[in-house]
Amino acid sequence: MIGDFGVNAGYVEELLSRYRDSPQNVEPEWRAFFDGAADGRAVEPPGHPATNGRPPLGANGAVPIQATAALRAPPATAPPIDNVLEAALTQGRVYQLLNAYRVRGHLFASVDPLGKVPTAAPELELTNFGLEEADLDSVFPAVGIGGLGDKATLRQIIAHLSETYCRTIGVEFTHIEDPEMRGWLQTRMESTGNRAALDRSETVRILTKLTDAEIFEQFIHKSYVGAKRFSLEGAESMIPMLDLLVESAGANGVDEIVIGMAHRGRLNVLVNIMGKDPRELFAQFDDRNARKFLGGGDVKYHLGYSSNRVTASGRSVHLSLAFNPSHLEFVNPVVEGRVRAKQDRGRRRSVIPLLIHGDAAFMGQGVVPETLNLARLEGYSTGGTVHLVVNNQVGFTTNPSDSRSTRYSTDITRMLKVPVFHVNGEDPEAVIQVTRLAMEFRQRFAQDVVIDMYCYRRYGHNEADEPRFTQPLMYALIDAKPTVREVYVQRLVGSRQVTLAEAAQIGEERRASLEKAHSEARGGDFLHEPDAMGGVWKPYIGGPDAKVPEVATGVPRNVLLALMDRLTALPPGFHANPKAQKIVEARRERLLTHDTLFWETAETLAFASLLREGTPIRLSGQDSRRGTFSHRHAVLYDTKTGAPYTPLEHLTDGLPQGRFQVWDSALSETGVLGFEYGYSLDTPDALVIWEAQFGDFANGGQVIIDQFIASAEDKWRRLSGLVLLLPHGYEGQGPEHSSARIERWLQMAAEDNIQVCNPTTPAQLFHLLRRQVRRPWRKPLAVMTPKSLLRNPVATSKLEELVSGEFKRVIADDLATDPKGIKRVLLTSGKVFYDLYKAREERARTDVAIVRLEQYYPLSTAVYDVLSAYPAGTDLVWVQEEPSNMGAWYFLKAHLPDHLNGRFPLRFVSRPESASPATGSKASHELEQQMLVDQAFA
Ligand SMILES: Cc1ncc(C[n+]2csc(CCOP(=O)(O)OP(=O)(O)O)c2C)c(N)n1
Repeated sequence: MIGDFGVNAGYVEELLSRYRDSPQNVEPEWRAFFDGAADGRAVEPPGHPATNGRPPLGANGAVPIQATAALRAPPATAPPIDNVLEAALTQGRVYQLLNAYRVRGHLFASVDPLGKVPTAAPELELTNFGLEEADLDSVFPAVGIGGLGDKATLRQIIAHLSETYCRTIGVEFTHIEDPEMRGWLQTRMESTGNRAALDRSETVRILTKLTDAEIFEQFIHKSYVGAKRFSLEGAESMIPMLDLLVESAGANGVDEIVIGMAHRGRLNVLVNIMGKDPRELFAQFDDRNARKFLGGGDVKYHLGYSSNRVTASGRSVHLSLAFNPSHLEFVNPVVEGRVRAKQDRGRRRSVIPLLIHGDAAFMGQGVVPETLNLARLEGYSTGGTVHLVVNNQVGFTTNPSDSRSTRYSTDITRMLKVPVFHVNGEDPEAVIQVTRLAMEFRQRFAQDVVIDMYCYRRYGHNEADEPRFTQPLMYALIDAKPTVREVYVQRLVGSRQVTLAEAAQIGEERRASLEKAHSEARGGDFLHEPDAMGGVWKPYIGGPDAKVPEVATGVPRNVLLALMDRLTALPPGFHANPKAQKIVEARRERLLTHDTLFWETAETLAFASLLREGTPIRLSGQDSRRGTFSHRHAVLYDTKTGAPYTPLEHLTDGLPQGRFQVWDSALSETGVLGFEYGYSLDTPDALVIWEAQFGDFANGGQVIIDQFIASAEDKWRRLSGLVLLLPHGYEGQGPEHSSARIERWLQMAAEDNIQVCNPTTPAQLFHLLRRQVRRPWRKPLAVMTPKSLLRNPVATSKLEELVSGEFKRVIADDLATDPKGIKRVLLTSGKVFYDLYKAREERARTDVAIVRLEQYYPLSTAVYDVLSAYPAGTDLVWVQEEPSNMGAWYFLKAHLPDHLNGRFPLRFVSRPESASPATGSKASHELEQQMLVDQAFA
């Protein structure tokens, strides 16, 4: 009981002193408690937490020591109160000390191989807890301290706690709220002193892997002097660690690990963990085929790889190392999305994301917390990520004190309240112990877990970099250090597990095999283009647009009508919000009685028809279920129970249909867009859509757009069919609610890498979405989507337009005039088309044709097919709402002439050049729009 005073023992002492002055000085509950103690009876202390049958929890949730013997078993003749209470208080102090080890022990653990982090533990000194040397040999109950039995001397207790919490592993776990998780970790660690039990074969394996790691780096260092490799030296324990992680994954029922990591040690991982042929790597270093990757490809330490490894448990584990850009940490959400896609096909726990971070980047980059925040969201969870921070205590040339405001680079993960193991990378056995704990924890509790491996960086940021300019003292320490392998060899020799000769032999074998691979690499062609087109990707293609025919994307009338019925049917007893129900019913009503389709109906029918054909759909974005503009209502909520109902999940009366997922996302662009991009990498058969709240905000995810979406095929031969819905249009809503930055998309457009479209009718959106799946061509698709047009009766379609036809890249004018009578062609795109159309009617200008460019990129012969109807020399005017330095003008000026065969002079009308996309004044907007239209007809 007294143990429960925990950190409040000082308060109890204060009360006791008041009680001694006069029992009336304290509250009745405390009086009863002290009276009871004086009589030798056990009385619950006031405010004792309800324990619900579990062992009572102390402060910070640690499992406390049980009641003292003195209080539990009243002696025949009660001793004087002072003795009893003194014993109880001493016990309380011991508990405080114990608790301090659990909570703060990590601060004093010797986790730093450079010895810069303090290891003395003044805070844990006896006197700070009111204890004395004389107490060291007193016996105290030790129930609750794993590994010590029922009783132990204070000396033994301290030795055990120090071994567990302050050796080369410092663990943060008492902040975890869930008592089961905390208790599990505590028992695991205290029962073993937080040491891995390893037999000789295991220690030899660790040594072998350390040797692999070291010899690999030294071999490249010698063979390719000055070449960048981002050496792992100083952090070699990562290799035995990952080796064990894969083994332990196999033993824990895991089928696949998807790894995201940056440059540091990546080549080492590729060869020593993923099993990449070193001959291929050497061929990449030799780089003797300049023609092979002209203008494309990527540096070797960004390339991905995948392989299968049969583990000792007999289970084969598939390993995928994700391709990644230089942009540190941005691969994180991409890996999470990939894992989720794989999990959606199988079991949640059978695929593990493993993210390997640098200490500076982990704390510095905002994408890290964005990704961590996805961890427990239903639509984004991956059942726990294993994080490894390769903490070499420097970022390029920057010291930790300049790169973070926190003690640990992992402190950002405290938001999730998950275990963080700080471990000394020079103690490979400690690294193995935390890896085992981390893997078991992830599999058991489906939560993230963090390993922060303190190590050092033997060279500069890369091997040509001089670190002694900026970290002279640190490198004086590093220069004097034996390698991690050498330290471990000494330890194993000392404990007679290997001889020096055996250790040297392991090194010789490794060196010889690298020599052999090196000479073979020079004699053959081992350079391969990255191959990403196996497995689920087999039926799909990338490359040039022109090679892949368009497909018919119409859907039979009766099918569409039947789907419409299903979409409006609600389950019996469902209390829909009357307004939402009206919106949904109005779709059907408009279609049946007026043959009119608004945008959201076309989108819903595109989804429904694809689902019916078996295509899975995943749509995620901010407020996507209802839709930013309250137009979609993909999920309806029962007004009495709050229960959701998603009509698109119930299209086929129990017959198979594609899975429909729609998620309201976290308020993030980078994290969520990266996640959906990752999801699309593993689901080429699905329609995967990320929706921006407004297109203006998509640039929050610009790194994902630039580094992955636009360039992955060029760099890594990785395709994606991700769709981005980007509300766009000049409607007087100010500079941040107008533009999805078409210009940026078009500047990135080359080699048919992406599709950029701005459909002007609901039917066009319908066909565009269906084409994205029905064509075997997989390319990211950026769609400028409507805002006010959602409710504009002019911008509607007829059912027949969904039944037949296909997406039109260019829409010809429907004017009855003979094309020969046309004096000017306005070429335009998006919402402004409707303004121009109206103006033409008002002005009765039958000499002006209006042609819509529905697909900006890839531009195709479709433009000329339409324009060629007009006489050569006709005035061709590109009209855009955006300022001239934005929108499509610069792109079209550069590329459209190639499609005009010299027939038409091209000029443009736009808003004037501007630093910001739009005005903040509604009135100015309207004036600008009027001037734009006037100019187009002038
Ligand atoms: C987003 C981003 N910003 C800056 C850089 C440039 N850069 C490359 S490595 C590096 C230091 C990384 O330090 P750390 O995360 O500790 O990893 P280490 O190189 O020490 O393993 C920097 C700043 C980058 N690659 N990505």
